[in-house]
Amino acid sequence: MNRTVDAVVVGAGIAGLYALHKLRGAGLAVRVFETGDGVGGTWYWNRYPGARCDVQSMDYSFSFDRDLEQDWEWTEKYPTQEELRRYLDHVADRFDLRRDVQLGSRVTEAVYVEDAQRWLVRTDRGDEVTAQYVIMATGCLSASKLPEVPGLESYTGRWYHTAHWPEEGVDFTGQRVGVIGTGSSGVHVIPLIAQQAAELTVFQRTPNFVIPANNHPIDPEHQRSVKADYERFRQANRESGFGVVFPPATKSALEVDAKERTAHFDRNWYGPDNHPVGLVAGYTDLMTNEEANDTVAQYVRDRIAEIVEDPEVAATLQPVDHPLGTKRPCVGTGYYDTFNLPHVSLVDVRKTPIAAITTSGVRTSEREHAFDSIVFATGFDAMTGALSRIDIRGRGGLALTDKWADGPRTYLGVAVAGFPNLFTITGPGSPSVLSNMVVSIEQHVEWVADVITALLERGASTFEATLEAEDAWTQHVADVGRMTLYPTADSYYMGSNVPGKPRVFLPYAGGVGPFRKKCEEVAANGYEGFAIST
Ligand code: N01
Repeated sequence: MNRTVDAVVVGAGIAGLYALHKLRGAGLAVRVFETGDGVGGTWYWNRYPGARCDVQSMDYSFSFDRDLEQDWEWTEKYPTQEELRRYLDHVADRFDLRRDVQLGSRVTEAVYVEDAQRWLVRTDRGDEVTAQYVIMATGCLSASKLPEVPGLESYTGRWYHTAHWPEEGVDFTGQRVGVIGTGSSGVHVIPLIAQQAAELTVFQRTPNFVIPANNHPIDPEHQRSVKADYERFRQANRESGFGVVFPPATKSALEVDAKERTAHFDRNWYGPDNHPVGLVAGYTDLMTNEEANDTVAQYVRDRIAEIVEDPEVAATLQPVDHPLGTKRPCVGTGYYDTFNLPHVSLVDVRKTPIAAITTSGVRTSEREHAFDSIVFATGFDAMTGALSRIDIRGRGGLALTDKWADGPRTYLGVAVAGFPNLFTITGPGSPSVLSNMVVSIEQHVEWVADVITALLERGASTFEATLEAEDAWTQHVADVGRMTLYPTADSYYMGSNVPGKPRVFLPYAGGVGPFRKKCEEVAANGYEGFAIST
């Protein structure tokens, strides 16, 4: 297809669907390109058994349409992938979005043509589209990665990555299965594979803090009461730190006695409405002071020791090398109990590293494990991976990957100097993965739609972050990060799960509410920090 549109949106997940809706509403001709054969983004691809959101249903949903939020009935505390996919399919149909979404089409290139002041976008299907605006709705956790070990091409069994699960599902009944990775995806999939497999071997590099989901059907009364005043609920999320509301902390964890602390942690471990953010948001200093953090970390280690019967296995599962929350805590169901099953074993790859994938399985420094299937729950090249896999070139042919060789540089996580009229929804330097993504996506998309409306009203042709604003914001993001414990851990927040990736704290830790305020101030001050030309 060769054509001219006002805006190209890359990705048809939560961000892309909403960007299409908003920009269409602003009168723009929009084309969305999506690699998948369906809409939904994260919730289209991550259909492995047990996939579930770790933000509660009533929070993790669009707020832009009163009727939508009233009509949709959530069924559980945490929505399953299947329910979220149905929801996003419903949104696509309800707002007639599909006619502007081209599925099965990966954007490979976006080049800014300076003379024309337009972007030229190409796909792997041979499409060439020019557009005044490009909206990268490519997701923070969408560029999946395999482990950096040789030999996968020689493996003769079946293998799967959690983020590209076969639509028809996989039956592991009677199989010997190896799972590599114990982040959120591994934590979800391991207990369910254990129910089918004859033998399950879990390869763990870094033990994670896994907080019980305590999932349950939504209390209809709770759903009714939230919906009765949904706007107030949404506004509180928008003004909060993480995009979900918890009672504000007033005390240091070190100020209260052990009994009081334990009672708080118990509520956030055993309680029906518990959540990992509730654990860390309970005291003022759990994310800024290592000694304070260790109170909650030790609490979780104690729970692991209670659940896991074999003390050696329990010790291997206990995280000791990073403060709780500095890698995203996982929400699990029956995760630790799974290691009590006789057919489940745990391999600590810090002690016995994986040397290779072989024709029949996985070889560690100690021995070979034969498998019928291997599941890679090895995560993503987070935040920048989906962008760097597209050849994006701004002014003077500068490649975004070159500009970001030492780490991403953005203004407000949404714009990059030298790349006019290109917007990165929940890009690096915005709260993104530290927040309820739907809240952050809505904020960014609405801000971008307001920008474009303002440009149309002014008859302006380009909108571009200044270098000074970008430098100052990038410095601010790093400074705020350094005030927290996040940089102390090796995590995808730091890019350190990808060999060779610069070790830079990627999201903005200043909080969803303060970030929104900053974006509003920038707009109210005539988009300070941006150059606008006609
Ligand atoms: O990915 P991860 P994920 N050898 O990067 C290990 C969201 N999400 O897909 O920690 C051995 O967290 C790696 O080890 P280490 C959510 O935001 C949400 O699980 O790097 N192991 C780690 O254990 C989440 O945080 C939901 O040492 C290797 C694992 O693979 C994010 O996505 C559900 C290895 C990767 O964990 C990412 O989660 C799922 C190697 N060579 C995901 N390479 C919900 O909302 C990597 N690992 C519920």
